[in-house]
Amino acid sequence: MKEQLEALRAEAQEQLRECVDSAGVEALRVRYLGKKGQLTALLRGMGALSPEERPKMGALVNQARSEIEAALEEKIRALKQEELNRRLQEEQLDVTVPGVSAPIGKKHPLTQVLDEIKDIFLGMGFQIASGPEVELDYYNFEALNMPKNHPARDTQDTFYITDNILLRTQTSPMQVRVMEKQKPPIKIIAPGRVYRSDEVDATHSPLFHQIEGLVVDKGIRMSDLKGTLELFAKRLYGEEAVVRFRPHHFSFTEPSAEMDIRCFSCGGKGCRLCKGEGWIEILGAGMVHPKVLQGCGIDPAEYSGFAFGMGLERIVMRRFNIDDLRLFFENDVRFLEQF
Ligand code: 2U9
Repeated sequence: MKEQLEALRAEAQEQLRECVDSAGVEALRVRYLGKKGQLTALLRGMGALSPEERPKMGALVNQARSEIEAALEEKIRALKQEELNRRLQEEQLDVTVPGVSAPIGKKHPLTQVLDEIKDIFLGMGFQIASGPEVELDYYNFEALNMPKNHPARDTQDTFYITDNILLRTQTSPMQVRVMEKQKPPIKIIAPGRVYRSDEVDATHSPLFHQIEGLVVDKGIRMSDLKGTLELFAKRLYGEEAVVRFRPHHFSFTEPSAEMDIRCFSCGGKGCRLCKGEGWIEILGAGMVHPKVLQGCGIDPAEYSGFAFGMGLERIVMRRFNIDDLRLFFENDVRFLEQF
């Protein structure tokens, strides 16, 4: 039996030396020290020994058990140390290495100018309205006094999804929705994407951005419209900006006008920038048509209002002297990083 014990101890030590991970060590622990292990099996053979032999053998077996347990513990410790050394080597972080600089992004030029325009109107007490881009025919046309046969309704201008659902061609629908829900005073701007089925070229895109505004209250006059929009122009283009208003026609406003700003390059004489006009069109505006107020449940005998609308791309192109609208949408960093 002594020889068996000696062989078992040597075998266990040998196998332990070949262990590469803690799972292997655990398997050895079970094989030699477990309930069904080899040491336990050896103890069962103790019955055949004489009463004098038994205690000696028991002591030898326990000594072997302790040695194997100590060897197992030492192996586990050594494996953990190896693992730690490996990780310390592999996961070394040299904090003196210079960091990887992430290029700092910038706001898109359209966003830069849109934020500026929003701030100007917020500073004048306007709130910002938002609403759906997929709109109902009613809010995009009918509620704006554009009856069924109005040319703006022709499909070459509008993306229809169904007879009654379309992509909004202006942000006016948001303002109709506000007028339906909110009693005057109303003082909002409605910025956002609009869609028209134009062919893409240097000055046309099926998607572009508009900022419209609406003021409805008692006693709103054309002078309020002119004063507000002149102030807007001075805030956007500088105090020396000069504006003029020309009569125009829109279905949703009466009277209507277009506002020009005097060409800052030639001071009104006419040059290449303003195509010889001396003036550059900035926006359209007018007094909200009584039928539009009426349609939203606002009594035109009691309330009046003015509205305006401007195309964002047009303003930004002029601001940064950009000659091709498509540059806004191509996401070419070489273009965008200039602003
Ligand atoms: C309601 C009533 C009236 C919004 C207005 C314009 C004049 C205008 C164009 C400018 C360039 C659109 O982007 S553009 O092509 N817009 O000229 N827009 S008045 O009038 C409204 C809006 C909502 C309820």
